[in-house]
Amino acid sequence: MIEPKRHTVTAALPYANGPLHLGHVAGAYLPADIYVRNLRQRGKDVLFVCGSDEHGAAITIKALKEGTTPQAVVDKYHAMLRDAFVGLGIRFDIYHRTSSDLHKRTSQEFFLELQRKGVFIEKEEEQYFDEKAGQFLADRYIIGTCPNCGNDKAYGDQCENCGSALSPSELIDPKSTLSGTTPIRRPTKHWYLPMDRHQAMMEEWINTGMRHGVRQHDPKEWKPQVLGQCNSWLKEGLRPRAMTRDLDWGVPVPLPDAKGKVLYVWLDAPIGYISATKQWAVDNGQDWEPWWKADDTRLVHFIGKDNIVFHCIIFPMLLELHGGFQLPQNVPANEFLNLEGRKLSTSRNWAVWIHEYLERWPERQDELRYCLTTILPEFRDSEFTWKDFQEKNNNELVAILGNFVQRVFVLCEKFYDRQAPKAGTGTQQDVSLWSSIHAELEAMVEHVDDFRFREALSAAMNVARAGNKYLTDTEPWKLQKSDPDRTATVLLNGLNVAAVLSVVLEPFLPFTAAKLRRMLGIGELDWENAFRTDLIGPGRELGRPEHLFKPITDAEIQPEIDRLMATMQDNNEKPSTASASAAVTIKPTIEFDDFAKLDLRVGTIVSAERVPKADKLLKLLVDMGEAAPRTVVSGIAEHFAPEELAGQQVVLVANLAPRKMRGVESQGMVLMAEDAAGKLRFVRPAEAMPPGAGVR
Ligand code: B3M
Ligand code: ZN
Repeated sequence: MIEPKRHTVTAALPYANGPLHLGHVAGAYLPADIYVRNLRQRGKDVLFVCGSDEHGAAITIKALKEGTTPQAVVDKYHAMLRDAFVGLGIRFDIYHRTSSDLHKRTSQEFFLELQRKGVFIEKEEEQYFDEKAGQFLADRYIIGTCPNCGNDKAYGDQCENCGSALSPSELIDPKSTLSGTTPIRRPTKHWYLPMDRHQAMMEEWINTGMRHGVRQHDPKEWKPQVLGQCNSWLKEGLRPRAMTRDLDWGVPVPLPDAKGKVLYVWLDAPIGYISATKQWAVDNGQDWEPWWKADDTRLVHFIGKDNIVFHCIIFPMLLELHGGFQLPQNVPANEFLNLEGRKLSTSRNWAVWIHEYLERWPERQDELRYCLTTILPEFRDSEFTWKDFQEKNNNELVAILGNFVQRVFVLCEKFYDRQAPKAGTGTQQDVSLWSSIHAELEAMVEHVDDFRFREALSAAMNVARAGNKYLTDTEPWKLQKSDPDRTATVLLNGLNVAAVLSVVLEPFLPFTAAKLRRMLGIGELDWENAFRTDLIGPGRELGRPEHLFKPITDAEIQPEIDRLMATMQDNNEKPSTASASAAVTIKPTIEFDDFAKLDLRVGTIVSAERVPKADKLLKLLVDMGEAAPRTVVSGIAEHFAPEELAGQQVVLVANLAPRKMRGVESQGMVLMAEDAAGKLRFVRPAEAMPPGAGVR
């Protein structure tokens, strides 16, 4: 693979049809921002682009709902989104919009080039039409039941529950979202991308990383769930997909015989990354092309899992067929973030909106960034709760990071009148302090490169932990009387650890890092400096000891919980967990011998599929370290999509008498945890174990 000279990093263009919420931030923007900030520290040439996705039915439907025009909708939400990003410290080089002229031109030229190359098939076909509304129904204008997972609110282009790409004709029991009526079929002409013809090329590129005979990426570096999703589409077989729509909002198809037609939003939106780059280049007197075309450019798309097919299959295919462009080298898609036990939902107002958060918690941007980073849904869905937010703030930010910095600064004020002291000779203790810190720095960079930001943050926090341990071991507050020389050495080291923290925390907690730099009287430093042990020299004037973080009280957090409770009442939903789980009844006591009869084993799910004609059942193949995987039928189909299960570890009752369900023999039972609301979660070892490992 070619050593990259520049990094083009994109974060999914949010639809300008609503404000930004926690799920968006944890899905794409925060990990992307951490990644970019750390790359920049390491001296890499990075361009970080984003912008509002202002076309598509998502916008026009919102305009209908708000009784206004699509333009008014995108103007309003574009500004809100842009400000929310700025407020949270998500720092793009450009935040563009797809309703701009430059974007219109760019995407039309792109389309025309594909047309010139004969990429499209022009086809007249019957499509759903809403007679009442007088409009063709594509994408979000039509909903129905997903043929893959049974979700009854799947859109005409995609099921947001299982992530599969759909076309309206695949929906079971389709309904117009405009009038609620069942649509009729009418012929209309469109430009189709015959994806089936390019299946082999995509398969090779994704799974071997080879493109035009050169290794472009290493598939082992892609997240398993991203590869898994790609391969499940490839396995189903790619199908032709219309790249145009009958709509009056969007980029007009630039052909004479295409009146009233616009580009499919998923054709124009990713091109939005390119037009954003062009606008940045214009604004900064730069050349846009190397950022997309040079073979020493590394292109990385940060997205949520519902966008995988578009970024891993459709857009790369279009780039390839257009020619001249690089393909993404990685698409580190995240899973979903849940909120207090439920799926985030805009329509049910089950969300924490960033603009509201910033109003209610001014000056607490980093506290949210921190908590979200510790729970990023990197490999599986995760959950935000306000209690967890409070605990992470109090037990980690205040107690570990804030406490360390505070102790060092308070002692330097007390002993040296806010001047860095002069150090004596170091000891073995100092050597091991620094070597453990350097090991964390190396680990952090590795985790960032692997898109494991939770672990990267934990490595960064270990620097503060090492600093705390050093203070606890050396006790400079007691030492001053008996050994002022050693005390000075310890506190100068303490100041230098704080300086290193101002570097390592910058990607995660940029506001705090800036505050720390002010206290230390230093400027922004690059990554190499984090390895220095003498950033703060004797005699340097220090700022006043300031608290980096304040504890969050129950009284502060309660209104947030109340707000969600009220939302739940508005939605006529019952509160779950906390109150209900207090009232569990325990089954009658059993003897140890009864328990010992159970043979519980760790297993790894190899594959999962639906059991035909059974809504609740999934058939799992589970590797138990035996000669062949076991077949297990489990009643979890309403809780998990089959494609998210491969690779997950479970605990199995391995000696349960086999039982036939719907004609399939089940050779074991998977243990599940269930809350009062009936939500199911797998019970599994906290760390991966070899299949067949016993559970006691
Ligand atoms: N606007 C979908 C979304 O917001 C879409 C992403 C476009 S990325 C080119 O999830
Ligand atoms: Zn589905």
